[in-house]
Amino acid sequence: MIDMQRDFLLPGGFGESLGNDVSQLRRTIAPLAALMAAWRTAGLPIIHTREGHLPDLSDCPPAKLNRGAPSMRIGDPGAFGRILIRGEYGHDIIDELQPLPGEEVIDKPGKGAFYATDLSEILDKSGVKSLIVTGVTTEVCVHTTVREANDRGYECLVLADCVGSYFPEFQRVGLQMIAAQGGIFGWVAQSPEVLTALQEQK
Ligand code: TIU
Repeated sequence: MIDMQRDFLLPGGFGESLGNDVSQLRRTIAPLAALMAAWRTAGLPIIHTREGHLPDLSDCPPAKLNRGAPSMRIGDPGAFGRILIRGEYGHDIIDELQPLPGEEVIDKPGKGAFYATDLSEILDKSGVKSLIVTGVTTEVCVHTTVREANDRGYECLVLADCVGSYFPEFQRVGLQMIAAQGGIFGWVAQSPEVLTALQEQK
C-alpha cells in the first residue's frame, strides 16, 4: 500500500493546499479498508510505504526539493507539521488504514518503493513474487513502484478502485499505460475481483 499519508489525503493538508482535489484520492479509502480486512483474514502480508525525509533533509536531493510551489516544499511548515518529514503528523498513514503491529512500514525517500529501501530483501526473504499494488498517486509513486518491481522480476496487479490520482485524466491514462501492450509492466483489476478470489480460496 503506497503512501496513504495524511499529507496527501487530508482536507486542508499539503495535497489540497497545492490546489488538488483530495476527493479523487479519498475514494480509495473504503475499498482499501475492505481489501485490507480480507487480506489480513487470509493471513497475507501487507507492506505499507510512506514517502518522506529526515528532518535535516540530508536524504532529499535538490532535484527533488526544488520542485513544487516555492512556499510549499518538502520540509516547509504545513497544516499537519513539516511537509513530508518523518515523525510529523502529516507524514503518517491516515487513521482508517493504520498498519497493525508487526506489519512492515517502509520509509522511502523516493517516489518508488525500492529506491534506498530494503523492500527487495523483505520480499525475497518471504519468497513473494507477486504483488498487489494500491495507494497514491497512480501516475507518480504507484507507477514508479510498479515499474521498479517489474524490472526486478515481480508480477504486479494494480487495483483501479484502490489507486488514486488528483487528476482524473492521469488516473484513466495511468491505468491504461500499465495494462496496454498485453500488460507491458503489470495488470489492472478491481478490488471486488480480489475479494471474490480470496473468498473462493477458503
Ligand atoms: N506518493 C506520491 O505519489 N507522491 C507524490 O508526490 N505524488 C504526487 O502526485 N504529487
